[in-house]
Amino acid sequence: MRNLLLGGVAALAIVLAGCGTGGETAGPAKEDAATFLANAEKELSEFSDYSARVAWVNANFITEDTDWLVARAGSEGTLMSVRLANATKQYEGQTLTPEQQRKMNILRAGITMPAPSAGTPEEQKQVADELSEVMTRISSTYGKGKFTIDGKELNLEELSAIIASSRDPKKIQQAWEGWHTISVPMKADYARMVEIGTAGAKELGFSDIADMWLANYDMPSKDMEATVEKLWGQVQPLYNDLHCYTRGKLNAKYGDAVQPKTGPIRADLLGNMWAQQWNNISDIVAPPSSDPGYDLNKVLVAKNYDALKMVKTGEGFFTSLGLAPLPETFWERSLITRPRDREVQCHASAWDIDNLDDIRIKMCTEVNSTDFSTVHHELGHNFYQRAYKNQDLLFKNGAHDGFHEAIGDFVALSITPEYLKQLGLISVDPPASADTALLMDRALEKIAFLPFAIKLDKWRWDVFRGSVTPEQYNQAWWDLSKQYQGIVPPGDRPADAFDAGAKYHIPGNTPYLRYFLSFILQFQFHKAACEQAGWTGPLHRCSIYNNKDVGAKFNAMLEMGASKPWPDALEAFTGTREMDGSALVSYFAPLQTWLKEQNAGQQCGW
Ligand code: X8Z
Ligand code: ZN
Repeated sequence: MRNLLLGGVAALAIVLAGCGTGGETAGPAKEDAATFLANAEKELSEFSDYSARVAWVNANFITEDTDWLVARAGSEGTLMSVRLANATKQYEGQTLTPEQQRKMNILRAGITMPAPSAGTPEEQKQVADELSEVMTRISSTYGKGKFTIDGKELNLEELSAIIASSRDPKKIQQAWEGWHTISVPMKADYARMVEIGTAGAKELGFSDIADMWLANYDMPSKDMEATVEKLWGQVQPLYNDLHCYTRGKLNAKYGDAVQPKTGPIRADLLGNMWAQQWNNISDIVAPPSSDPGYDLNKVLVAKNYDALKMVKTGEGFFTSLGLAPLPETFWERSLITRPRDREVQCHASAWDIDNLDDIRIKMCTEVNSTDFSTVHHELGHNFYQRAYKNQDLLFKNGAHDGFHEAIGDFVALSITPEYLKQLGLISVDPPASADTALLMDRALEKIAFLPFAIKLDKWRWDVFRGSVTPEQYNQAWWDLSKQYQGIVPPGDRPADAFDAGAKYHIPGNTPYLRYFLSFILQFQFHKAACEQAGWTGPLHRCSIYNNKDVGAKFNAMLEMGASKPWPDALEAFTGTREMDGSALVSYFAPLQTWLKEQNAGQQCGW
């Protein structure tokens, strides 16, 4: 598995993350740049073959022993990647080819959580071990998280199901508060991880871990942060309209005592544990008099889809674009349903075990429309990995991490009624009067998500920069939740709460900016692809299913991997070199007009 993109403890240990240990100092280089890079790639590749398997076994079978193994591999990986990152200092100021410079940058900035390398080799090992143990413990605590209600121990899927389908605010609150107890024990470990990682980042020449994470976008960190602000500014008005409309509907459903007419929304009423995507309350917010005539959740069940059929169907979309089918080993080695008898890290992920052909997914798939989309999301990672497998090791990655996240989602934007009809899942393509409902469903998935994604990494950047201390972790989390999402917790939070830790990517240590960028980029990809296909209708009705010409151009971008700056990859497929929220805004334009009509006279905002 490639850490950089998938995060998690495995990620930490593994490959591309270049931390700097080893104590090399800038001075005359021992070997020329080409030799250094070739050796580094060989060493990383061999280590990755080992650590990816350790991480896979741990994520599929969480026990004391596999935690021990993954912590050890993590420590070894950190020591190696930090040593290589520090060694790049020898080549500063030398004339390098653009590819060599790129690889040096990847080695230096690509480590998710670096350990410092000062001191003796024993001291270096001690701190790398501590970092890895702390990270493993946090991640494993999340994976095993449970809460007991009425004598029954419930896992995340079961608690999430209550939040998704119950309409009893007390029951919902109980499930929400229950899940948020699992992260309480993580807080001290998290603070220690930040302490060690900050020392590591500084040693590599970054001001903090946030600076290091933001240095992976082919521009200075400050410029990247400004780009994010610009993109958020483009899409924020759309979120405000959706928030206002949704709040009104929740108020009508639950009454003033549960959800007031004005102010923020109660976070647990939005159908999702983290209020990140709101599709599960589409029954509450569905536009009256706009009926698509089908509910994909019910259709998949009625047509006897199971987890395997969902994945096969996802593969079918990619092959319809002209991409080769998944290898036989994918089907033999992937995990696609939750096993009954062991602890598994169920958060969906895609893996590239040998950086060649051994690609897999791990997902506790359920038969519903959300997981149907997630299947496409995960397969997007795998098809990307396979497309760039002939690149040099350090270029076997996305153009940036947001590209990696956007590939499968872009494909899933083509799951239109027309496509479902072609699959035989529905028999009638709904009329234009269904457009508001179709767009609303997409908005609940895509627009609701944007401030959540921004908030998550803003919180982490503040923590990494030291402007939020461990005592302030929870207050800062809810301050940002209110500021960006306009949401509040269902009740007062306990003094020891660590609510950020109840979301996978915090204990898993996966940078989250990638998803915000993905949600912007996937609409740029979709718009460009539909234009290439000659589509002239509304964007949300466009499907590129079966279009080999679009597929060829798409594949050309995928094959580039991380070998070129991301604007080159973006240009290859879309003709533009900038990330731009206007494709997303134009996709939702008809819905925004409708929302504004509905919100007339309301006091929007919070
Ligand atoms: O974590 C994921 C994927 C794996 S990369 C399932 N996603 C984010 C999340 O669940 O929080 C996809 C959308 C956002
Ligand atoms: Zn993903």
